[in-house]
Amino acid sequence: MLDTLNTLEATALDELELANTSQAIANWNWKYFGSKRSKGAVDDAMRQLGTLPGEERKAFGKRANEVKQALTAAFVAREHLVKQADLEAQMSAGSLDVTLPGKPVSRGRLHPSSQNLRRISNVFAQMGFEVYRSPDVETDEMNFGLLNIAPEHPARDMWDTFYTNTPGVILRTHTSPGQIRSMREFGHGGTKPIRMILPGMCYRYEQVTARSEMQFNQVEGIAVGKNITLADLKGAMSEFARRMFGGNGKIRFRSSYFPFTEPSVEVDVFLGLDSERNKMLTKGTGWLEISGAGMIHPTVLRNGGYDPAVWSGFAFGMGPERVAMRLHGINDIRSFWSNDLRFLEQF
Ligand code: FA5
Repeated sequence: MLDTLNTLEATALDELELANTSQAIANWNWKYFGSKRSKGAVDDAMRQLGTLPGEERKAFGKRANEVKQALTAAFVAREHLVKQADLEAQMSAGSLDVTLPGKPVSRGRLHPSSQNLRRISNVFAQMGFEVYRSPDVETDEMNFGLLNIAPEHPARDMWDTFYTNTPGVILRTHTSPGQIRSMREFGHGGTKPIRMILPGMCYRYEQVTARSEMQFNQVEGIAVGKNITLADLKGAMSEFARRMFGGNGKIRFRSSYFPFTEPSVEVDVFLGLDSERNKMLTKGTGWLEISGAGMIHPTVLRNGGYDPAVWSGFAFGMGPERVAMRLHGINDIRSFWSNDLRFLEQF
């Protein structure tokens, strides 16, 4: 009878030796030790114990226990070995070659329009202008009324306006309401001079072309003091052009009209007519308008808290995207907001 146990042990150990995967090991365990629901080969062998006569039974029981212990120990050792091998196989399949060069990470950067605004702000900061921001959402009163543009004034046609659902609240059409805000906030009741620029977005419900967008930046400039004249305005704009465009930055002043300045001018920068692009952008004149400007109207000075008999000042409203077009040879203002990486990555 002991032969049965010996054979069982030898066969089981041989089969265990061949089990190389977790699944094969589990199958082996099931075959020899069974599961909750079924008996395994070892239990089957043990069951024979009851059929044996007394003297054989003792020896059989002892040997059967030895076989059971030997197989259990062999199973634990083999299971450990196979799990280890599985783990190593998994690790080498998913391994990393740390000597490979990494994938390049593209660096974020400021939008060209922001870069340009910073450059313009720097130029004016060097000329003693402080930088101030005023809100994009404005009252009709600030955007028009206090700038000497009454509700039915025909000059309102110069600014096609986006209105909001709240009566009297609009998206600013220009940065000029910042003139009133800066005079009131920093003029100390009309007793102190100010020199500020106000960069920010403006919104107009107008036709989009290569030189005009619905949404664009302006840089408002305002200088209030005693004895400020049109010559100071010309000097500031010329100095700006020299610093921004270098020696070849030719600008000109054209007389114009704005209700909030008197006299009023417009400032153009020279592009020339040597390409189809320049002919188109300058409407065949060779000059691209970059700014409106003028001497602050007495009514506006008064609305800002200053006595126009004592104080005077100039203001301008510049289009920084137009400045950047001249600086970098950009053909179309729509490139700024079209989110085309081929354009944006050049800056
Ligand atoms: C004004 O908006 C006046 N507030 C400027 C001003 C300020 C005059 C202070 C006097 C004193 P204008 O609409 O011309 O004016 O715009 C001024 C500049 O903003 C233009 O010269 C141009 O450079 C830029 N600009 C105007 N409209 C657009 C547009 N749709 N897209 C891009 N830039 C524009």
